[in-house]
Amino acid sequence: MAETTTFTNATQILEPFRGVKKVTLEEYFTSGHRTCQGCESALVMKLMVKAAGPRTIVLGSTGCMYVANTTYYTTPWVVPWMHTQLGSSGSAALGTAAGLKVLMRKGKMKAEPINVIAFCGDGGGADMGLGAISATLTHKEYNSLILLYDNESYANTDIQLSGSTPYGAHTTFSPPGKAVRIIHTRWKKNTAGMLAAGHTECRYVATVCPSYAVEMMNKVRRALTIGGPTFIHSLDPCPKGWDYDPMLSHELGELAIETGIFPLYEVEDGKLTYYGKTKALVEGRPRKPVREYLLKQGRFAHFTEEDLAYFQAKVDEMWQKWEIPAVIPFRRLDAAKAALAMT
Ligand SMILES: Cc1ncc(C[n+]2csc(CCOP(=O)(O)OP(=O)(O)O)c2C)c(N)n1
Ligand code: SF4
Ligand SMILES: [Mg+2]
Repeated sequence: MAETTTFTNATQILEPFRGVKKVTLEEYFTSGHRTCQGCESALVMKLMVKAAGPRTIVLGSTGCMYVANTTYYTTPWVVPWMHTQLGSSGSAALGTAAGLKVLMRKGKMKAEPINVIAFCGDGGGADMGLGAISATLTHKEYNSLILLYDNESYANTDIQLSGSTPYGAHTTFSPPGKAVRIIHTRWKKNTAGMLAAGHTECRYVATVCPSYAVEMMNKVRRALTIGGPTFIHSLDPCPKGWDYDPMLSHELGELAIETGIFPLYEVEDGKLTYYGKTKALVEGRPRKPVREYLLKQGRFAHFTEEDLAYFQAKVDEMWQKWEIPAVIPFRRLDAAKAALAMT
């Protein structure tokens, strides 16, 4: 018999962890997974659900974080977890949030705020499922968080390039050869910026990196507290796909931020805030050269000085020419004219 309760659309109020010593000890993503040594996406899962707490449902689209986390008869998930189709994290988030809402409204289950988080990889989220995520971000009456864990390839099926793969990277779809050195010539999608700019009623979009764990957890907590549909994009070093020693995972995450390749920011109710070392870059700290990041990874081992210079120039452009540095690429007409005059 269902409990009689009053239905509200309230969210859980998850205050930020004020420093690492204040982080709760309980784990909801534990042993039982088979991800690679040094897998930062597994760390993201652990931090994400630790931040969310026990009254949480996690949904995940196909990819490493599905396959390696649900080997037959084992699972690291302590909270309810469900697999969804590769391009369906948006639909799964929206459907689950709507289902909970209607069950609570009809008194068929206890009315309480339950976090709904749907994760997806870059293949599933930034490419295949982008339409479903976009639709979900327009449904402001349903509380759900979509977390895109970006290991910059379709990793689970052996490292095919995605729209999130960096320029020039060696993947199984873009092997460098003698005749053509750079097979992948497209620049990485600006997914978080695109979703923030295009969904003005979505109240919270943020970027994170597991090298900054407390900040990451606090952004998850903020997204879930604010409610409505929200979106977080995480950059996750992947030892297998990026081809580096697993001991470098943390350092590569830091270098992605310090070189300015991946900015850390949040957009809450239309207001942009830069975070951590990204904030320092905005305030004038010099960016580290991209070569310090790229040359630690086997996927860029074929890069020549010319390739490094091209990559650096593209990152410089993000910081020097974009209307909102490293976030929104538009240029005002007068700024565009001035930029043209300088070239
Ligand atoms: C519709 C569909 N096409 C292809 C596949 C095969 N497939 C399973 S996982 C995967 C890679 C997904 O890449 P991503 O979303 O980036 O997650 P990752 O594996 O990198 O964690 C692919 C192509 C599938 N499951 N469903
Ligand atoms: S291939 Fe990459 S994302 Fe997949 S389990 Fe290994 S390290 Fe993690
Ligand atoms: Mg991927």
